[in-house]
Amino acid sequence: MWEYVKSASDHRSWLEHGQEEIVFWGRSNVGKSSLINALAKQKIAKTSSTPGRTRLINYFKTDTGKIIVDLPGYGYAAMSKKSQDKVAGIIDYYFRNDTNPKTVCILIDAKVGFMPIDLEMIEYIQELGIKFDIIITKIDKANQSQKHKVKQQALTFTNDINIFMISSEKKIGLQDIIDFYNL
Ligand SMILES: Nc1nc2c(ncn2[C@@H]2O[C@H](COP(=O)(O)OP(=O)(O)OP(=O)(O)O)[C@@H](O)[C@H]2O)c(=O)[nH]1
Ligand SMILES: [Mg+2]
Repeated sequence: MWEYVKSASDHRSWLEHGQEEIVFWGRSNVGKSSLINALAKQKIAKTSSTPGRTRLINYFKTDTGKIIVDLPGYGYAAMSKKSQDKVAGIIDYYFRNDTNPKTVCILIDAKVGFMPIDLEMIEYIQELGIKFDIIITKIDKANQSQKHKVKQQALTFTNDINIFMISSEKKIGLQDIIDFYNL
């Protein structure tokens, strides 16, 4: 059974475990928490149709003991500047200082595609030297050409990238993620 472990706002409450973390990150509302629930086959992460639901670093443990991290989304314009800066600060500090090895999965909405802020965050992750993969979400809402376009763009960042196409709602592509990361 997957389980919720804890939420952290600063380094004092980070989880220290020393093994690889799989971190889900992306624009607010892209479907990070929904993906965790779909993979877990139970509702352990808070989701909402209102963006900005996740405000803390949330840790989950999978069946195989792997650690999944659900981060607050970026690019939520309606959140106050002060809250946005606070959330960005929490994430930046975590990426720069947390010592657990990590792979960041950047989630991209299949229908919306890569927005300028996504490219900015990918550049930031690359600058920090953190390995990243791309998970294309909500493919149940996108047409063939949208799916093709977003996949092609994902292939342009680096050769060393894994791309997943998923729908948490229609339960598509979930097993690929479980198998690949051994969750
Ligand atoms: N159609 C469709 N809707 C989805 C899918 N996954 C998530 N959603 C919807 O997208 C909305 C946002 O989902 P969340 O999982 O809360 O998004 P999040 O990325 O965690 O958002 P923040 O916590 O605000 O950063 C919810 O209304 C979900 O029902 C999907 O695969 N298909
Ligand atoms: Mg969330």
